[in-house]
Amino acid sequence: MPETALKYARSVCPLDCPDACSLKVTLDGDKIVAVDGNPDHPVTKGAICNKVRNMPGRVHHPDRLMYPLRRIAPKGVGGPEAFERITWDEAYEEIVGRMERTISDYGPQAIMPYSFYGNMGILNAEGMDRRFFHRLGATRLDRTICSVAGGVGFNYTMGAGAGIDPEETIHSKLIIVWGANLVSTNMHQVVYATEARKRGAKIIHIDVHRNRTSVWADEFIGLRPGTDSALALGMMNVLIREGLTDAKFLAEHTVGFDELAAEAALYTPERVEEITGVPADTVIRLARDYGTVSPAYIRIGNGLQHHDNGGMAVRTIACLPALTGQWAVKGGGAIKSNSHYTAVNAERLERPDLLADKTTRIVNMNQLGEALELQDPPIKFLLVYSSNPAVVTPDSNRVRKGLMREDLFTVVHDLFLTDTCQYADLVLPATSHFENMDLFASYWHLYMQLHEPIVAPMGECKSNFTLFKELGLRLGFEAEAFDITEEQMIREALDYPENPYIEGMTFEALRENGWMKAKLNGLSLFNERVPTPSGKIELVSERMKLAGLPAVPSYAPVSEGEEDLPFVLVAGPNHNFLNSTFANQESLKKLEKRPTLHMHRDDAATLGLVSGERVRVRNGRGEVVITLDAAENVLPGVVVTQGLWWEDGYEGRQSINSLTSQRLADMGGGATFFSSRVEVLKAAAE
Ligand SMILES: Nc1nc2c(c(=O)[nH]1)N[C@H]1C(S)=C(S)[C@@H](COP(=O)(O)OP(=O)(O)OC[C@H]3O[C@@H](n4cnc5c(=O)[nH]c(N)nc54)[C@H](O)[C@@H]3O)O[C@H]1N2
Ligand SMILES: Nc1nc2c(c(=O)[nH]1)N[C@H]1C(S)=C(S)[C@@H](COP(=O)(O)OP(=O)(O)OC[C@H]3O[C@@H](n4cnc5c(=O)[nH]c(N)nc54)[C@H](O)[C@@H]3O)O[C@H]1N2
Ligand code: SF4
Ligand SMILES: [Mo]
Repeated sequence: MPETALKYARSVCPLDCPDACSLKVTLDGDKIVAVDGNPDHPVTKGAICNKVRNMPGRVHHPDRLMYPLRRIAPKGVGGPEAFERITWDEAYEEIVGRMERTISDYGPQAIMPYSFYGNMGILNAEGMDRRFFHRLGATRLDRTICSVAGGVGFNYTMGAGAGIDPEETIHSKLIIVWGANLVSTNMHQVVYATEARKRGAKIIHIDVHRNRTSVWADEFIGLRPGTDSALALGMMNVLIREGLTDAKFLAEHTVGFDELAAEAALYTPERVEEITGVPADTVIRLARDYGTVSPAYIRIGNGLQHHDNGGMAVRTIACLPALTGQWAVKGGGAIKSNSHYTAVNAERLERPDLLADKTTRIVNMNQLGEALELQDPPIKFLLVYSSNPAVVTPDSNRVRKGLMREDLFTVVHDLFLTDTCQYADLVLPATSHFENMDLFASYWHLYMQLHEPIVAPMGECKSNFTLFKELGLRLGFEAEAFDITEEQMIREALDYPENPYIEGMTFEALRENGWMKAKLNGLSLFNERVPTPSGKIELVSERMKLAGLPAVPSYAPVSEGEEDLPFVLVAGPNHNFLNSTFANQESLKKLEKRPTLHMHRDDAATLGLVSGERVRVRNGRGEVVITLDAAENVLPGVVVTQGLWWEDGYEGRQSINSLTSQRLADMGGGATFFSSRVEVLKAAAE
């Protein structure tokens, strides 16, 4: 192919990943032939992960949906044979007709959206769809599946989802990676930390699983799942006892040190060892490192907060940099999320005013299974987009049972026939982000990026924006809110004087530069008023007391109520998929080989199990057949598996979330994916 036939275009990675990489896309006509990193981006600097290098194979995949489909086989049957092709007109007529009938028979709350961040673009993830469901008065979905428990916990301490600028972390001398699998989930933090290491930094990984990130780090500290707040309190115990706290910073910027110190006094290294499994002398050494090496930076992940006590774990860890004054040191402090800095005008984007005086109920997305059993009114119409709930949502057997209801009308809008489509009455083809205009923020770095379409919509695909706009117009909704362009909506979202960090970020400026950085200059959270009610970092929190939570950091064990089951199961994401996205792409499945269960070799010996054999992992909710790997990369009593494989990845066709619970975390209604218990048994011969 002559080089001259190729064109290059700038794009943004749309996936739910902190890095939000800038991409350089190679086009041959309207075909995307290569996706690389864009070397000009100040943070992502031309490096991208292998998953997204495989994007051409995803956008031009032979299985990609190209036109609307209507079910002709019984519910529960998947695959293209289960559907017939229809036109968009037919699809819209059916949707609008069903919605109108549902509303007249049961009221608008019998309709419910189910979505998450399959595409992080602001317009497509939380723009026109929000307007549409507000205007309908549908049941509202609380989008709690990812990071809310830790988000709320961090907020109690710091007042906002805002940490330090990650570009400063090259100056760090001690980097603690806490409950984050960075090598797989935040590769540019790894780049910065590796640069810091060249300049003398030490990297410590605190996790329940010795994984790729532990191998890259200088030290691995393994602990029992859900015991992080006890470890953090143990560090505080040592810091306070040994005089390693920063009295001046504490006096100027915090409230509640004495109450916190009283609680921390209870967490001696010996007691912490009993709770966490981390040897007392390691707790002491970790605290001394943290109290003496500066700048010290903590990258807080989402893994540790997918527990019953996940909110408190993050709330507690977020207090550590205040004890040592590290928030005030360049390259010190912490990041859980930085979304606060690039927040757009949600009121104008999502238009909650369109609800008018309609009363609505809220359903927690982690409890979809339960919601599909609701009675008053029942959910009769479910519209799924940018999510794959049959795979990603906890207690999936209960979810699937709900989706099987003959009286439930389910529409799925996606790029592929996902497992959720096995239960869809109608399937609608979605564009990829390459085909759309959108605005992207990162929840880690501080750049906003504008995306302009680089190819035309493929087949008959429509974006979320277009789908909800056209549905709104067919239902006769206000032109002012629905008959607008993407560009108009971006302008509305950016019009937000309340966020000084994005001052000057206009559509024109973004279009010209491609990206712009939120301005922290002089506005850093820790120089002036901290955005908590007291204006200080809250080591003691009145808000928590009002919410019925302990006002100071404390430790409570995860509670499953299935204590007779011997193992805690930690089933997190893997390296080559993005949640369940890419788990239908052969090239990436091959790299992951198969789902694997990691168990301590002593536990395996006790059970008479050996590496490489198939085992049944079960509890009262489900049973998954999986291949065992017995080694020493988890503590006894813990089993770990990675990857949200579709059901065909498992011998028994039950995917991993058939084992997880709908129980909610201590804060924000967060998910507790990693607090479930299981037993592990020999599988019958094949
Ligand atoms: N390659 C890849 N990248 C991704 C994703 C993906 O699926 N694949 N998903 C994206 C999304 S949506 C998210 S939310 C992020 C998630 O990425 P991370 O924030 O890194 O979170 P997880 O990978 O879920 O879990 C991180 C680590 O927490 C550990 N862990 C589990 N329980 C505990 C505990 O109690 N204490 C401690 N200390 N550690 C514990 C797990 O073993 C795991 O190594 O990654 C994003 N990036
Ligand atoms: N056991 C276990 N379960 C988990 C987790 C875990 O660690 N362990 N992690 C949880 C977390 S942190 C998260 S964030 C969730 C993620 O859950 P989901 O957000 O459901 O994530 P994906 O599996 O990536 O599914 C996204 C879907 O959106 C589709 N999509 C992409 N772009 C578009 C678009 O523009 N329009 C439409 N209509 N569709 C689009 C994709 O093809 C894909 O099918 O999973 C959660 N589930
Ligand atoms: S998935 Fe993450 S690391 Fe990979 S290209 Fe996208 S933003 Fe970058
Ligand atoms: Mo997530």
